[in-house]
Amino acid sequence: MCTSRLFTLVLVVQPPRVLLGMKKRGFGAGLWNGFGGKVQPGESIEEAARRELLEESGLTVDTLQKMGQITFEFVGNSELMDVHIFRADHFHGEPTESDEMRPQWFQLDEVPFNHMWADDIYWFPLLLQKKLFRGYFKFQGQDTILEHTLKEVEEV
Ligand code: 6U4
Repeated sequence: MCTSRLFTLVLVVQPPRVLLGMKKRGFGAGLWNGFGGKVQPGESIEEAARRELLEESGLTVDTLQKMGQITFEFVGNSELMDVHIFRADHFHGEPTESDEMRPQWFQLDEVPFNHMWADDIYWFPLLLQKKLFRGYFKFQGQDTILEHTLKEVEEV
């Protein structure tokens, strides 16, 4: 039986740019990513998304839009990652480097997909178009997608 663990991921989007963070340590180190992490006991998913965004980027937001949910399976790991993805279009504060992340703005036509998780290129366009989605990606190691599904949905 597979168990799953809840994670959050927040993309701060201000067309024509998006804020990404270089993960400095831990899971996904060396990749540009949104801001997020594990949901802690007693926290809602949205509370965790706000906490992780603040811890990793120094930003607070009034509104987080729920955009997607993706389940990740990593071959050899029986625990699935259940990642809840949000979009924020307005924020307070200045992006600030933390122990874990180095924030940087990217133009939307220069998103560094070659240095991001391999699934991001599939769902980023949906997030930018404000389309809601659900997906499943099966990874071998950090680079190879063995199987995936991705569909637009009415509600996340
Ligand atoms: P600790 O060790 O507690 O500081 P924490 O910051 O809570 O860790 P972390 O950094 O392990 O959690 O969270 C992983 C982050 O990476 C989450 O925001 C989800 C995101 N993530 C994981 N797999 C991903 C993938 N394949 N594609 C993607 N983001 C992924 O775009």
